[in-house]
Amino acid sequence: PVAFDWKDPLGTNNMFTEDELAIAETAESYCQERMQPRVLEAYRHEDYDKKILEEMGELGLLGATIKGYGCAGVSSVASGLITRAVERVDSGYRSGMSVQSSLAMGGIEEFGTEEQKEKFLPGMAKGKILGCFGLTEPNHGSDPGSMETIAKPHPTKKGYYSLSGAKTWITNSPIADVFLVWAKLQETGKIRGFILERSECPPGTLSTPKIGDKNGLRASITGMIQMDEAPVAHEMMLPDIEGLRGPFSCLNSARYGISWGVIGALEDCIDRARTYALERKQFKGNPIAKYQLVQKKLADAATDAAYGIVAATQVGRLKDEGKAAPEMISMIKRQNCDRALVNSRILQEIFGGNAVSDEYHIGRHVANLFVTQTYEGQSDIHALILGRAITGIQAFV
Ligand code: TGC
Ligand code: FAD
Repeated sequence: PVAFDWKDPLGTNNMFTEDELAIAETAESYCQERMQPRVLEAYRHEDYDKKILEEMGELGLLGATIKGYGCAGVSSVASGLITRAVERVDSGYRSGMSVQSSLAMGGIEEFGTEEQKEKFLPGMAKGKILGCFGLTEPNHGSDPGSMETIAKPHPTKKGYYSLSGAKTWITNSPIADVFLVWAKLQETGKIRGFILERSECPPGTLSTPKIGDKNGLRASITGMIQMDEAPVAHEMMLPDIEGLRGPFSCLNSARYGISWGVIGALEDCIDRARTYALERKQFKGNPIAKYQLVQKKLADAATDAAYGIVAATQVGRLKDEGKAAPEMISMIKRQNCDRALVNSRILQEIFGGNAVSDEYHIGRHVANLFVTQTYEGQSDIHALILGRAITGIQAFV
């Protein structure tokens, strides 16, 4: 009989091309050798090392699906494998990468002018120019269509708009050089995308305070974008895209990436819980892995992780053929985040009291996975997106 591999229960490696497997191996080696040793200290001290983005840039991991502009141009499945490798270490490191790659670079690539692409993408691909994505506001998270940030003609600078308003919970904002900010254009009341540059903002027009003391995603840096007549040249508005289709199109790629990433985090939990269960002995010297209740926890988690990879691979293949509906992405984002969170919480029990020590890593994953279930559309919001597609009736309002 064929041997069962608990690390790849459904033999999914068979679904990937040789190139994709080679890319995954490069990413896994970098993540385990260079990122894993830093994560504990980074998480303890909420200290995001932005050199990580430069290192990823050197390996071609940023904006990896983009063709040209110094990007690798790999398949969506290969980019998913990269994301899974990064999040196996920490969801915060994946967050920094997702925002740079899918949200900031992805938005400029999909909707930018040729000049905007030439100006920003090569530096962003190398991790030399750092980007962020400002959609959420203090009063509008799940409902970004009600945003208050406004773009008006600049009162003194001809050929410029001024952006005023506040974005919050923005990954990378305190260290970002460029901000893809979504705001309502006063003339039309329609949402437009603006590429705001820190270097173009006079003192007092832009501030990006860090949000500290988080109880999850501590290895990633999060902050606000506070704009008070921040200047943006007319040519830095994304052309030809208005309304929520702009930000949501960027989110399709980021949500797709998360559906891979969270399975990497869950796989790390499975690996650590299995090792612990085999080593820890209770009652007459038996490893706790001998007990049926412990085995069921591992079996459930391994099943959900393997199903998650199959589903993400299928959607990735369809995405590259232009056949992935946004609702498919809602389905895998919601399901994989929910299952990763539920299973990681259950696997945490295997560690007993030691789960409380950060050196066992499991508590960090659990806290992070709560955030992944919340951002880029909280799971219940994705349930409503699916419910709308199934019934034809929207239930948001
Ligand atoms: P709705 O009427 O549904 O749609 C408005 C317009 O947008 C279009 N659209 C999409 N286009 C492309 N892809 C999608 N997935 C799309 N979803 C909608 C739609 O066709 C329509 O276009 P048009 O041309 O007809 O105007 O809008 P709504 O206001 O009713 O939206 C409801 C809802 C709940 C679906 C939506 O607001 C939503 O998804 N809310 C969740 C918000 C969210 O995901 N925020 C994420 C912020 S970014 C982030 O969290 C980054 S964290 C990253 C990290 O650190 O890793
Ligand atoms: P709310 O919208 O207030 O929702 C609270 C709860 O109410 C949720 O459970 C939600 O599902 C539920 N709810 C809301 N409306 C409905 C409804 N109609 N029916 C049923 N239930 C409903 N945003 C960015 O723009 N860029 C970023 O880079 C970014 N990074 C982030 C990083 C971190 C660490 C975090 C925590 C968030 C980040 N976000 C970012 C923001 C994130 O996208 C929002 O937190 C998320 O969209 C939810 O919005 P909210 O927090 O305002 O919650």
